Amino acid sequence: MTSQDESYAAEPAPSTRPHTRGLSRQTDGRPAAPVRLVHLGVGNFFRAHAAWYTEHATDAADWGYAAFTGRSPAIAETLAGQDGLYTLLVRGPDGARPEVISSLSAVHAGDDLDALRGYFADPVVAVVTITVTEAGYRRAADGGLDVAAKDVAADIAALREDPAGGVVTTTPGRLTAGLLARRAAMAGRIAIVPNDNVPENGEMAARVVGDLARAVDPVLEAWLAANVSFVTTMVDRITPRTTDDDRAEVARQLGVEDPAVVPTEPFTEWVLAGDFPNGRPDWDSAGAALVDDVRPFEQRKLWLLNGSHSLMAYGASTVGHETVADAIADPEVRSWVEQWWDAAAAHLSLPADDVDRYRQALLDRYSNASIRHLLAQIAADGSQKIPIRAVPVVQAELAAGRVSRGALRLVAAWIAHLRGAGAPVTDAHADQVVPLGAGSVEEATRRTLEWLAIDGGELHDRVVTEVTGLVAGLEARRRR
Ligand code: CS2
Repeated sequence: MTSQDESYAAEPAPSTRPHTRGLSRQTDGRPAAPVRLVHLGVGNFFRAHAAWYTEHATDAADWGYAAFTGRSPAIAETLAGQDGLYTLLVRGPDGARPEVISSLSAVHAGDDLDALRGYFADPVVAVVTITVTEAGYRRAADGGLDVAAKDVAADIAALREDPAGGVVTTTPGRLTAGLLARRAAMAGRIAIVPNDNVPENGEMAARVVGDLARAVDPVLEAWLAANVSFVTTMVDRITPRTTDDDRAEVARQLGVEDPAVVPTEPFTEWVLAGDFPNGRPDWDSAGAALVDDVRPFEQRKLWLLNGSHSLMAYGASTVGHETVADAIADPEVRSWVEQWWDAAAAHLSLPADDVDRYRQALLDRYSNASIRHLLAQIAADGSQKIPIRAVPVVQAELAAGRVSRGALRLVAAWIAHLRGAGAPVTDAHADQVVPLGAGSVEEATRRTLEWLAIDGGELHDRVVTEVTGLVAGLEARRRR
């Protein structure tokens, strides 16, 4: 999503308040709809986004989700204890509005592979959505499956040995296990819908699943081509971690003790392209847009929103800010964001007034102080984010002959972060990227530019000088 869905998974223990009760389908929400959707990664983002669209579709009564957790199974127990219900707390500038969401008909721990295989083998199940963060797809540097990773190799071995029962742990492994069960049951066609912030995420998911399937069973690939549609999406809804204030607000307004409250903003967007060969909920009736080509929307969102998010996560945390709302209220950070947007906007294919409106809307969304969106949360997994959020804009500027300070500041802020400034480094590939920041600022700059494959040809020396100066400037002003 978010990204970040996995990192939202842990739910602190609820505090017990007097005169509150728990959620249950007897008193709240709708009856559980039949399961025809499966989801992998049941963190906050999914519960604010795809589950919300399903809730608001006109045919919600026909489409229930079976959702599987990621690394932490705790949320499955919490949600199962309240019949899959939870409260979405929409926090806008004019107050907080709670809404009970009923679209999760079943919730399972991620390691419940029998349940997963059972749903995949059921012909009425038509769609699998996914939010496992950028790192969850287990891509190698070339974009294919990272077959050298131990857990990926273990999944391949387990499914080779026992296609119907092998124990798998990675997302490509779980998808392949499910698809093998579907093929064995002759349950027909299905759509897979990744909802993470990766360009052309449908193609990306098709590639890692195809790589794993080929390694397990060469014949499976042809079945995949005929039966599985990978849908590409752009997803957007700012969804921070849950705080005690969110739970207290729901208890106050609804008299309900819900440990699984999800706070989110009023804005939401979902753009999808691809086929749904076995049907889907009428998500369009809830505002989703089905288009032929997601790319222009995805670039606009990834560069303008996610790029400026990462810039603030590294740069603004270095100068002492903790949340997005604090950061954007600082005129200096705001000017960094505007310079980044100027650089990125020059390479977007959408009309200029559309881009201007989008920028204004982002400023409003970032300024929503009723949402406590931590910069440290956004800072996670830069190894997965910088190559897709920063590098394309930097390269496009270089191709236009410009050594753009506004674009390069994002790379510089990440280098300062890897060297210990600002939010702490939490990264699935920390072992690879932390060493990039070692040594002098100039050494770290050269190493990181090389890792990101930013060269610049004859502009190379100017790029190094610019980034070195920006890193040194940030380090000099470091407050955290
Ligand atoms: C954020 C995103 O954590 C991050 O990297 O940039 O999760 C962002 O909040 C969402 O993409 C908004 O839709």
